[in-house]
Amino acid sequence: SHFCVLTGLWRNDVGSRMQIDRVNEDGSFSGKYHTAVSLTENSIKPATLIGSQQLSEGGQPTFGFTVNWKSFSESTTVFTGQCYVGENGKEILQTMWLLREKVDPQNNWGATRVGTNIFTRTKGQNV
Ligand code: B9F
Repeated sequence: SHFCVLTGLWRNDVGSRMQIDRVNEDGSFSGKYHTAVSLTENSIKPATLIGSQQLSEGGQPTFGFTVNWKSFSESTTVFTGQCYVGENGKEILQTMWLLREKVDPQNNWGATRVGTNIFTRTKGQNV
């Protein structure tokens, strides 16, 4: 089946772990994000994520979610992407993200980082 629901445990190409608890009837979902990388010495703690995925298409849906890094600072990351199901039946999440750092107005020009992440399902421990 090419149907993909985001519920479950995921790991990305930098080793971050994501746990999506359940996807509601309207496609909204929540979960936890445990980043494996940080640009500060602050101890890493799991952060809350809130998102929405398309459900009506019957497969390979697009989605988006927001991670609130309040355990680090007042910074925020948004991810958007699509779930693909490969020939082997394995799901892969192709995503791009924007990370907004809280800065004073004169530093607005450099406040947003951008990147990509690829997630695959893991059977590992919860986030
Ligand atoms: O490093 C970020 C951070 C926020 C405030 C101080 C440090 C938090 C972790 C972000 C993790 C990103 C990567 N992890 C991942 O799986 S989210 C996108 C990447 N994918 C430094 C100072 C202000 C902002 C960054 Fe900060």
